Order: sequence, then structure tokens, then C-alpha cells
Amino acid sequence: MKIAIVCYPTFGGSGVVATELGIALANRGHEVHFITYRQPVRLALLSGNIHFHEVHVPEYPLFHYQPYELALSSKLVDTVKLYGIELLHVHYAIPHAYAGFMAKKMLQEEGISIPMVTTLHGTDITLVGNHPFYKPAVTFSINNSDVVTSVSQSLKDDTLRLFNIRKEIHVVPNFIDKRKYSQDFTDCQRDMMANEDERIITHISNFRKVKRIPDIIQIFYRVQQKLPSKLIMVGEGPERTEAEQLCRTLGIENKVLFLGNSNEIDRILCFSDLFLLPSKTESFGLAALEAMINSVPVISSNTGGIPEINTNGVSGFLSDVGDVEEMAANAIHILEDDTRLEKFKKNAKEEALKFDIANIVPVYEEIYQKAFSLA
Ligand code: GMT
Repeated sequence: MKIAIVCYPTFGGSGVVATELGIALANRGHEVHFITYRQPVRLALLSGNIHFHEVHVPEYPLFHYQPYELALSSKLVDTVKLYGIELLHVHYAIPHAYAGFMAKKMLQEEGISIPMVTTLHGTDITLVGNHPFYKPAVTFSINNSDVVTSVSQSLKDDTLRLFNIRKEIHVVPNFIDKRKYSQDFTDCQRDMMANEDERIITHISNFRKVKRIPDIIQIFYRVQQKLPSKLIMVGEGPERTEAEQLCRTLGIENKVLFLGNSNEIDRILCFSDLFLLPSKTESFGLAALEAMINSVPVISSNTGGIPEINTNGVSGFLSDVGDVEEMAANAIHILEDDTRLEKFKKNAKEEALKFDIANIVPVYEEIYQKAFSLA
């Protein structure tokens, strides 16, 4: 199949999922064309059947906002025609499903019929898409996709609750590639980060408000009072500066490392003992799954799709949003005992293996077939 994948190229989970899916599809013989405004961060190698097409938006002083959707839909039309692309798979409804629909319509004018699959990722529904300024366009784009998928049951429920959706929504969970983790790193270079007696706690995100970054600092503040430990904060975003300030206020700035964005996530998780994800809402929590496959247990909130991956008392613990006392107590419970920590680490990896990409790619292939039959 010749498939165009539209996604955000940044460090966000939706772009990561789209990129890993595209690579896996290419490995199974499909021709995959990524169409976005920059080469996706996880797309290191372009090969014979992986292509990247950059969307350019020329600056024009008349426009207060440059029309990205217009440039994207034009690029989709051109690329479909040039490469004979047979299917569009757009990740994140805004504005990708909208631009995809316009491309479909323009192609129809030229006698070309192409199905569009839309994958909903979370904030396109729960935070941004639900805003009254966007809601009619998002509802329209979802209802006019040939097939709609969502990354968790929780996100499907949210979509049906918040929007007037006539389409069936198929739940296709996010995934990891277990083959990448078949050999454990032995050289984690843990001593670069912490002393031998210290536990390492990690958080990875885009540091937006929804991630409740101050909760992470507060949980760690309580943990380090009981156990020698370090906190590693990976990512960039609007909450970072305030978080650094909070560490100084609490007097723990020497125990917290802010690393910024990183392409070495697995290396960092390799030396981590615990992962924190106390988000206000999270449609899936890919970062938690990536922690688990690296044998890192997860302390999280019990919101959105997180309970679909993190099992309470098995791969970690879940608490109500904002309950930093309970999250800290659970973190200490896991970290204070070597044998218990080992058990949680083992469980975390076992639970993550249920989300192997080998089980998921065929599901997307079936969905593509369904889209062809509906288009
Ligand atoms: O919030 C983020 O981390 C970024 C956002 C995105 O659009 O990339 O992530 C969303 O999609 C991910 C991949 O499906 C999910 O794992 C995240 O849970 C989801 N974020 C939220 O729902 C807040």
C-alpha cells in the first residue's frame, strides 16, 4: 500500500506514535510518505520506502496567522498525485483531519478517490478540540473521516461524550516495539547521574500545565526526605522555569536535573528506578509505557487512559489527581526495598509487553482495508 502519514514532527506522543507506526509499516513492505512541516524527531533514517515531504508555509505580511491547513492540503493533493498514494492516515484531528478532508475533496474534483483514517490522540479532543472555537470543525472532520481510531477506550468515551459523533470509533492502543528491548542495556552509565546509593526518579513530557509539573517536584521533595535520590526531568515546555524555581524554593535544586529534550529516552530510562506521571488528564500516557518497557515502574494519576496501561499494585500505583501525599508514599514503598523494587520492575516490563507493535500494525492494516471499502 502507498500510505501518507500526516503528523506533528515534534517530541509529543502523537508524532512519536505516527512515526513508529510508519516505520513499522515500511518494514512490512508498504510505501510510507510522511507529510509535515519538519522531519519527525524519531525518523532518523529515510529508506527506499520511507519518504518525507516538508510542508512549507510562505510568510506573507498580510496574514496575521499563516494558513498551514491550506499549505498542508495542497501538499497532500500534490503528493497523492505525484506518488500515487492510496490512503491518508492523519494523526491528531487538529488541523490534520480538516486539511485531509479538504485534500480528499480537491482530489475528488480530479476523479481521484482516496480514503482517510483519522487517529485521535487526546488533547485534540479533551483540551484543544473541545474549545467552542474549534468544536464544529473538529466534529465535522471526525464525522467525515472514513475510519476513526482512538488510542484508548477512555479517549473514545470522551470523544462520544464531548462531540456529536456519528462515526464508529475503533480503539487501537499505542504500542512499543519489544524487539528493541530484547537485550537489556548493561552499560547504563548510571553513575553519570547519581551515586550508587541513590534511587533515580524520572519524568518525561512537554512540561505543559496538564502534566502537573509542580506535583512531580512535590512528590520528589517528600521521597528525597526519606531516601537518597535524584530526579531527572526530561523535556521542554512552558512549566519548566517555574519548576526550576520551585526546586530552589524547596532547597532541592542540587538533586534535580533538567535535561531538556532528548533523543536518548531509552538510555535515560535504562538507569531510572521510577517514573512519575501525575497528569490532570492523559488519553494514553505513551511516556509511561516507554518507561515500563524499560523496566521502570510508574506512579501516576488514575485519570483518562492511564489505568489501561498502568496496573495498580503491579506495574506501579495510581492515585487521584493531585494526591501528592499518596503518590509520594507509594513511591517510597516501591523504592525503599530492593526486592520489592525488582519485582515492580519485572512486572512493569511484563505489562508493557502486552502492547507490542507486532500485535498492533496488523490491526491498522485491517483498518486501512476497511477504509478502502468505505471510501
Ligand atoms: O500531551 C502530550 O504529551 C502530547 C500529546 C500529543 O498530542 O502528542 O500526547 C497525547 O497523545 C499521546 C499519544 O497518543 C498520548 O500518549 C498522550 O497521553 C496524549 N496526551 C494527553 O492526552 C494529554
